[in-house]
Amino acid sequence: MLKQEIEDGQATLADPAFRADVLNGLAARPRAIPARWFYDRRGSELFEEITALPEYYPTRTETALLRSVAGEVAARAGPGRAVVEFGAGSAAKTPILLGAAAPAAYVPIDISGDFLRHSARALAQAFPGLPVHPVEADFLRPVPLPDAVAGLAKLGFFPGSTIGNMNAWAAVDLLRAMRGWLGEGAMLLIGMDRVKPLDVLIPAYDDAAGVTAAFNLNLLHRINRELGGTIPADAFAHRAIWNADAARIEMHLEALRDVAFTVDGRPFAMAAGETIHTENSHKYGPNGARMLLRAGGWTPVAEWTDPKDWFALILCEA
Ligand code: AVI
Repeated sequence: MLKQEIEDGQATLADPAFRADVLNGLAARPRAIPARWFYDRRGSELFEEITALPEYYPTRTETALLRSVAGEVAARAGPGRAVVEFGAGSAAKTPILLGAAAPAAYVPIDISGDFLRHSARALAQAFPGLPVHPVEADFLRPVPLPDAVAGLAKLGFFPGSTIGNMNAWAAVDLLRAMRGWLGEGAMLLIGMDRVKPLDVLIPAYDDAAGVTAAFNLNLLHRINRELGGTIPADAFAHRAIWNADAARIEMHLEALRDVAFTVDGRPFAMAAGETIHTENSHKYGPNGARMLLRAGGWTPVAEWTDPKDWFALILCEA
């Protein structure tokens, strides 16, 4: 979620990084735009809808798993830590961890100030007496933690398999950065989605109600709104495919006919069948997950999965 959202119909200045990623991504071969740009206000709403879809198993599977293992996480981490969540906090998952962990403070980190303040207020009400220190920051850049938690050991919380939206090298960089921010004696509880049968994976990213398609296509609407684009969104279709070599779901926007359009005054043409690659969602086997975490400087000390082995929560030590 980004600050440069359209507020009540009034366009704010486009983020220069958005402009650069879109113009470079459309000029590149293969064409690709980073998934982080999905999350304007509409995109964030659509993502919330996705998490409640019958086909989208990750959110409800991870939530149920967390409910069943939160006590054990708390016992291993011990009380009195600062829980540092990467992302503004999920209404469903965060209270489960905070309720079990008896933390001394809670630090949610998110790029969207509005979303962050809203969820921080709700959690402060649900946990009266728990100091909540929201940090408005993009955790893909260095994140200074508040002085108020400087003396506390940290428990990082990175649910949702958001790590899966990064390529391995970016994931390792982020894990290493988290280790540095969280400091000596830190622990990390991370959610990682498992490799599983395609008849489960594909519908999760191409649901019958078309919500994921709308989420993907919203990127084109956002480009048109914020960058003065003329992309005919109705000439594109959502595609979700499994890339077996890379063990990931890929989302693409496929041109259904030859199209020509401009973005920020720059002309582009795409032939029917060409795609813009918009997201990777990596899935991990147990060994791949542990290897990634170790490469990121973390030692897995406990791991839990649901009965179908669809989703893993992994607790690590720095
Ligand atoms: C945020 N992220 C973990 C989601 C995922 O499953 O990769 C984003 C998403 N894309 C389509 N559906 C959900």
